[in-house]
Amino acid sequence: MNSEGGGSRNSFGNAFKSAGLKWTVSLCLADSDGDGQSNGLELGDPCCTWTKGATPNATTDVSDPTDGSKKTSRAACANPPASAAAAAAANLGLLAAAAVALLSVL
Ligand SMILES: [Ca+2]
Repeated sequence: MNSEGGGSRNSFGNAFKSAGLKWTVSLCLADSDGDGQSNGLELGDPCCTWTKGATPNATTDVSDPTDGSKKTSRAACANPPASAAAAAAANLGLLAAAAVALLSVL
């Protein structure tokens, strides 16, 4: 990664862009670098409860969610949010888009 910013976008950057440049539960639960730790766990939001402007759950022992060789020693969330809810919301969006498409044909 380029320390000046810019450069090619990594997997975390791509996931962040896909999420609309927002910190979402699915982005938090994802493991962009495939090291077995979620992005949220590595960035100090193990239970994916952080919202913009709030103080993160943890500000120490933060690791790089784009580097599989870097891990935090923080314990994973005991009761993480269900990603099913996020998936259901995405499906609902797809259904709505399909309904709109159908209506425009009728
Ligand atoms: Ca990770």
